[in-house]
Amino acid sequence: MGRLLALSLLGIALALLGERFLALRNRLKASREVESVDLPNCHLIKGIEAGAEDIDILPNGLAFFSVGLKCPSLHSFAPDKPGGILMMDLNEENPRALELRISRGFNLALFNPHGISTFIDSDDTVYLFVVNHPEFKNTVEIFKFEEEENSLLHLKTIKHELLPSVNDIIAVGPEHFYATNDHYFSDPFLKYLETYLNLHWTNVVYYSPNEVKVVAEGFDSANGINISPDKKYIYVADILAHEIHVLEKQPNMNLTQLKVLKLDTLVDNLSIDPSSGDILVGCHPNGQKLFVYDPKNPPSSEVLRIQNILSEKPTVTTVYANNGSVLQGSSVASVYDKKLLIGTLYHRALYCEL
Ligand SMILES: *[C@@H]1O[C@H](CO)[C@@H](O)[C@H](O)[C@H]1NC(C)=O
Ligand SMILES: *[C@@H]1O[C@H](CO)[C@@H](O)[C@H](O)[C@H]1NC(C)=O
Ligand SMILES: *[C@@H]1O[C@H](CO)[C@@H](O)[C@H](O)[C@H]1NC(C)=O
Ligand SMILES: [Ca+2]
Ligand SMILES: [Ca+2]
Repeated sequence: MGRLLALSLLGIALALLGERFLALRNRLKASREVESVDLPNCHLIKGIEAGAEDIDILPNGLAFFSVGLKCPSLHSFAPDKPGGILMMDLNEENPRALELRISRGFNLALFNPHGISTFIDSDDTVYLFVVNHPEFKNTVEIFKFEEEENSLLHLKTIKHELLPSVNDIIAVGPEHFYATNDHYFSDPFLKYLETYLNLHWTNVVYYSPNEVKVVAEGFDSANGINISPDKKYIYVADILAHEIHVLEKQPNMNLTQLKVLKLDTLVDNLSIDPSSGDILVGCHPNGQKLFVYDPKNPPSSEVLRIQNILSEKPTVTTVYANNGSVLQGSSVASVYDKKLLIGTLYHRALYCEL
């Protein structure tokens, strides 16, 4: 509770100064506009009208989407509908998104899915990990994917005091994952204050049935997380610091920081191009427009590709950018076999042939 008292005192002192407000505008990149970068062969995906916060694609081309995320601080186009998990087979000529059935015994009415990650076990069982915010609480749900039945069998709900505000996860075993906490607190007011004050208290936690520990900390707002194809490195997006951190995985699952890549945009989800190891980043060029929704001046979208992140000079390319006329608030981009999927926080999803 020492931190709580310190925070209250700090809050009172600093709220009197306007300096943090200007800093926050800068962290949100509130004045940035995008130059559009179009891709020739794109269409909006049918059935996704209210966000596809996360996308994960299996090596066989089956893509999972988490849809219908609701946060108290975010606009929603579907306030009354619970979230769900959609699947799309990218091997099909005209792939369509289908909703997966979820086994009984799981509280679907409160399903509020956020980040997702898949793990394929040595016996080929596919596990889907889903960050869930039932009634704005924080859990990680583990499902087994049953492909023949197009369904998800719920196996386990994980709650832990070190997982107070989970944003994204990367599964590294059947019940093992790294998770980012995008806030230190779970209380909405304290969350707001901690972000406003730029405390850098957010972290990455390793979870396993035997051990749960903080493995990296000091992020402004840790967000997307992913792993390199050789499983040696963990990438973490710090959304409000406009950075991607490269961390090296140790045998005891601790992470050591290797490098930080600075970008000019709010980096949300990270995905890996399995063919090249490139990182694809769903970005918010202007965070202010994202949090204060104005249909006449909607949030824009931006997808970056980062090549050779471990090298001295990684190459950063803008793959797609749009002022919101087509796609608003891109949060993730994923590729499979020259097909690109772009998901958004609360808008639609785009399918492009590269
Ligand atoms: C995208 O970001 C959301 C939350 O901001 C996260 O839950 C999800 O896992 C991310 N997607 C990927 C591919 O990492
Ligand atoms: C690494 O992990 C060990 C045990 O798992 C823990 O005791 C230690 O504090 C960690 N070190 C760092 C630097 O996080
Ligand atoms: C976005 O760009 C399109 C043309 O590319 C333009 O017609 C439209 O007015 C722009 N919208 C905003 C909100 O700037
Ligand atoms: Ca994810
Ligand atoms: Ca995210």
